[in-house]
Amino acid sequence: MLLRRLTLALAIASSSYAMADEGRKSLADKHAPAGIMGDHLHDEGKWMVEYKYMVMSMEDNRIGDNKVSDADAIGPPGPPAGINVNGIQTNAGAAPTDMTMEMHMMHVMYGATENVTLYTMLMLPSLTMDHIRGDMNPGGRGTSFTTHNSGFGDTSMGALIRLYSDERQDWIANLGCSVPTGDIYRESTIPTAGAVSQPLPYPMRLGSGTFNAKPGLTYKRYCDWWSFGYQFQTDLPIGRNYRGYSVGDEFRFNSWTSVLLTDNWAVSLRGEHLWRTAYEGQDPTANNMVIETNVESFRGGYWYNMGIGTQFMKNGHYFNFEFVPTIAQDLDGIQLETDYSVIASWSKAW
Ligand SMILES: [Cu+2]
Repeated sequence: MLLRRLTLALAIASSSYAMADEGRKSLADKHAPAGIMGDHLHDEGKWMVEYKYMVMSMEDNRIGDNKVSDADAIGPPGPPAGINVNGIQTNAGAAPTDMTMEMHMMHVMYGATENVTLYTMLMLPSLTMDHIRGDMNPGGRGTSFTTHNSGFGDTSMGALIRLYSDERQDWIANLGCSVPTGDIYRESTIPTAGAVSQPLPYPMRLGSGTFNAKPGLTYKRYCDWWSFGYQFQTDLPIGRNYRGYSVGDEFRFNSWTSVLLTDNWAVSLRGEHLWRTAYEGQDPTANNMVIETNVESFRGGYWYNMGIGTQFMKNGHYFNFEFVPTIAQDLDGIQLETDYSVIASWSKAW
């Protein structure tokens, strides 16, 4: 005990600067902005729980980077029904007009060793999509309907590995994966006004149906009153699911800067490049002709998102909030455009 105190006193006396730096990573910018995961580690034996909420708003369709009206999306009345995009006839049954994607996330982190933090995240998506009907539909052309789906999504888990750290920087590898706990097949009679039961199209499904590899790499650097970071993160489905398809590969490159207003309050600015590839394979029940959200090649594209955020600490509680408008997007085929997301989280570590 005496020896330990003596060593501690010596350490403080000999390197008060290093001690001060140790504290630098515990200020309001200790976590990256709310839209980022896997950016920090916890000390051995320490736990963190987090509840995160995200809502994404998508309204109006785009072909490539050109906006199209709802009327253009279902095409002129009469045969050939719907519209032809990239040689594919679609939206004869209906066209989506807007979508709200909500996600409730329960996140737990545990410092297994000084250099390895384990994590898991449960997802509860709640998806709502509005549509207008096209020609090939017993409900009547131009009428509208709404579909909804919610429940468990896929579950993420993995290990964050410290590659290198000093008082002012961290290199962290994310060896993550997701498990297909989200349902990918539900039917609804709403689109046909009760006439026929149809499976919900791809973006209304709760999971990918596959095991996904989610490797990533993060770099963070802390300066006196500000910090910055970079992250490359992927989401890569392995093989095909039981419906015979796989969702697209996803690649995200983020960079962000946080500025400390006080030790407990920071503001952040983030830029995100997001690439998604087309789906592979095909669910045999997904009919291209009926609606664009059934078309496997109309799922990919490029998005540039900007995150304006703030981070706040009080009595050991950590709050993280971000408003994320989509600044630019180039979509494969015809798809709903993304307008903005809002992400908010509460976490506590002990
Ligand atoms: Cu954490």
